[in-house]
Amino acid sequence: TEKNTTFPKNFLWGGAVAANQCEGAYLTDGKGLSPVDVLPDAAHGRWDVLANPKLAMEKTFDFYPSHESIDFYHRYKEDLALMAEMGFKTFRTSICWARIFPNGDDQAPNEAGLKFYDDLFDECLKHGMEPLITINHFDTPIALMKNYGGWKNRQLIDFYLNYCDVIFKRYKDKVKYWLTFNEINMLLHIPFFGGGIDIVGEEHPEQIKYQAAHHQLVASAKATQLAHEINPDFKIGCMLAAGTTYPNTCNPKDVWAALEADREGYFFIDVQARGQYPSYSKRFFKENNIQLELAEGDLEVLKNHPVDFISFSYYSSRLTSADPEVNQKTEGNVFASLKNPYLEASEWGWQIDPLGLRTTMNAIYDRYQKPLFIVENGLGAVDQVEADGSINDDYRIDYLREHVREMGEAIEDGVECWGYTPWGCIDLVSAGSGEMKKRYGFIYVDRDNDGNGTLARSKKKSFDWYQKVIGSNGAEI
Ligand code: P53
Repeated sequence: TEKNTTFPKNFLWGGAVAANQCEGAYLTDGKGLSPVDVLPDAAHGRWDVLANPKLAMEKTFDFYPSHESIDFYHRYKEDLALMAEMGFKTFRTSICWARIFPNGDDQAPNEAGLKFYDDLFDECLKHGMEPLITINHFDTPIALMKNYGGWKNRQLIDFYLNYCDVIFKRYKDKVKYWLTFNEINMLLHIPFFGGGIDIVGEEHPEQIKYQAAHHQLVASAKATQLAHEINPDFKIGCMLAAGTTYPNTCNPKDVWAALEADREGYFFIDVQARGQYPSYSKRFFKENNIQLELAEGDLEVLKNHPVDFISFSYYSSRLTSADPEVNQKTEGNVFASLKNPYLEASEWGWQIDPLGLRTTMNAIYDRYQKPLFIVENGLGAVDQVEADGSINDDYRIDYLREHVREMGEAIEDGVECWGYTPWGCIDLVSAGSGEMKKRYGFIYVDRDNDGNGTLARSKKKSFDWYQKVIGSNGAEI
């Protein structure tokens, strides 16, 4: 047995979900449409629509996995009770913007939406779980995309801040930890999710994306300012889709390519954590013919309102080469990565690298010296329900055990880390594929890729394992 007692006393063990992937009830109580609500499943062209959002407006599909999802909207009490049984100290979810402002630009917020999150957060607190809330998790209202062009339009900053003002005041005494944008660097890879933008047919898509990024970065800083005014105890975090990039060989060109690949994501966090555009961005913008339109005061706002902590998702490291012949993307990944011969991969081609988590934590902490929060990590896998109803997900336990071990090592290395919330603590709809089959949970949900199933919840073997981990504060893994 491991004697890993390195975790701080108040370490926030928990789990993570997002509104758009678990709530369902997609039009209930006055909700407006979210990006995910117009997306079919993988078998019916989800990736095509993600790449070309116009398809979603032109066409209706037979089945939208998000419309019912796992019906967390109506079942959250049962679900939170199970999470409390595992001993969760924190629960990460997001607020669906379109439940609060169905059109994004409405005069007044939707009271029914606000009431839902009041009840949800009360239920968390009742169980002693600290809510950790993502303000925008791939969830810019569709109406803001249709009527304003999404985040490429500067007006989105004001709509976002208005939304923040409402939720910060309303949940002032219930929520302390907030994340401004989920995986903010995803804007570059899946602009529809990240920014509610459509770049198809645009003459200069990079210009559009980085302008949208600037709007989000300003919105994030202004939200941080507002949050601290409303409640000085609020802790505001940024959120990066992380995973250190390795060079394919010791060829200096590969090493340089890896450094540049990591800068693509660090670019965002450099602004959010250090309060200014990194020095390397000047050359990057110049060489890519990107001209940011700044408004008066933007740089000052960025400077004066950096985040309090840095959160990130970590599923895998990445591998890159300077040689375009070699540098082919592996299947099933949003981020380009070569196959690393030292690593095994999940059924979806995501490579498994626990030590890479330690490397990533150290790299981010060295760079920013701000507290970290690991807000996503986990293994998407097919689970088999046995005749007696049990689910023996040893592969998931193995994955998580090794990552918890390396997180402990990083903490011993001196990294300050506030907590750990593995992704999809209850099975939910996959963001990338729209599948239910790609499961991450400690809690199983009876529902398949086509939406069949009773939605009944049951505990997997990993449920008991994680309960022990939390109960021993990471000593028994
Ligand atoms: P799914 C790609 C690469 C890294 C993180 O992803 C990603 C994605 C999007 O597919 O997203 C995060 O469900 C995201 C979650 C998402 C989770 O990773 O495709 O924050 O919304 O569900 C896992 O397996």
